[in-house]
Amino acid sequence: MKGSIGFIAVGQAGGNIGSMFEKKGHSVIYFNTSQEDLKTLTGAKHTHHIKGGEGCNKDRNKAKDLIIDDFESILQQVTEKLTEEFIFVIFSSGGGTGSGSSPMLIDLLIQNTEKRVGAITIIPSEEETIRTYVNSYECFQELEAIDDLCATFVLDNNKQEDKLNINSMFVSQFSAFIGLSEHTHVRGNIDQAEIKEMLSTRGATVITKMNKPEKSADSTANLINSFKSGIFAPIESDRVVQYIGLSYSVPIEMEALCKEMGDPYDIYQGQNDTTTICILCGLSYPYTAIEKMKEKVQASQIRVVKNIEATQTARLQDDISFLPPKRTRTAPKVNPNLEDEPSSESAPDRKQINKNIFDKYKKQPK
Ligand SMILES: Nc1nc2c(ncn2[C@@H]2O[C@H](COP(=O)(O)OP(=O)(O)OP(=O)(O)O)[C@@H](O)[C@H]2O)c(=O)[nH]1
Ligand SMILES: [Mg+2]
Repeated sequence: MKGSIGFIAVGQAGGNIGSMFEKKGHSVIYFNTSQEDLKTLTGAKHTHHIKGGEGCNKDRNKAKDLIIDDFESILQQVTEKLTEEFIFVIFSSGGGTGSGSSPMLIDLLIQNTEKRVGAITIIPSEEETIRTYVNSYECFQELEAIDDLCATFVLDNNKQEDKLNINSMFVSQFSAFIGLSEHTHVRGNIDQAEIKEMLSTRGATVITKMNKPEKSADSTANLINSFKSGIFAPIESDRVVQYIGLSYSVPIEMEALCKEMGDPYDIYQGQNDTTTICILCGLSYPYTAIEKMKEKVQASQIRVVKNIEATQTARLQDDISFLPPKRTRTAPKVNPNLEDEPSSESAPDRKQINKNIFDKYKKQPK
């Protein structure tokens, strides 16, 4: 199966996870608007800097514009370097580059190639900023509207303190899942066709992997709990599930599992000497977690707007005649509009000033 799955890693988080898949022998292309982010990928074979990009500082629209301008070249890279049947696009939903460009890129790849395309994405933790939640919400709005999207794996940064742990646990679980067909067992195994069917299934997909315990008591309850404590966004309580894949090292009561997770359209089962691996496919997207982010955004909306207005409104307009004359400016101006009277018309210029400053600090010496 390994030879059937290639990856496109977009943005920083995508790159971090993609490089772990590349180390496991998969083909990976890394796209980023930031040269600096790409340089962190030591040993990467195929990197592509999106033309004109300097990083997107969490601005999804900026990322979209850049992808549109560079799409011919992106498509050429994908068709030349990824010959696999499946492509999984990896990206965080809360940043700019990966979040902004990936849903559109997935849609474009579905339209422009014969490949089956899925998504691996990440939701931000509760400690992150309002901007990340806005980005994440918009990203899921776009993802759920894509026709013919295959499986979506949604990792949750609330589940582990160290994001890099989430990355390595996911790569290990995904690899164990697609490796199931190589693991033949006299009592039955999950084959390639079944794995492909699960990877092709639209909706959220989660995996859990547990080493064979010394005692098999409570194995079903432990399996169910492992989904709850795992690295994926919480499973919806609507019991929507299309397929269950189960490779078991200890007996699992399927009836109890279905009672908790829902009744699937089909179950693929196999036996395993060392590990229990269970996959749930065709789940609802993690709408409860996504709604929670929306509520946080709405709760802080008034404060955010007030803060922005506070810095854009001139409040010090009294004439205090005893102050010394205004100093003449010697440093070069960032923008000629800097001395404009503050007014609502000048707001876009102020944005431009801020952007220039952000860019100045972002451009690290090469
Ligand atoms: N699990 C995990 N989350 C990550 C990782 N790196 C960043 N994140 C999360 O991803 C979000 C930020 O997105 P990035 O991937 O850094 O952003 P980007 O796509 O590079 O976009 P810009 O830098 O904004 O242009 C935040 O929610 C971070 O917590 C990672 O390696 N693993
Ligand atoms: Mg980045």
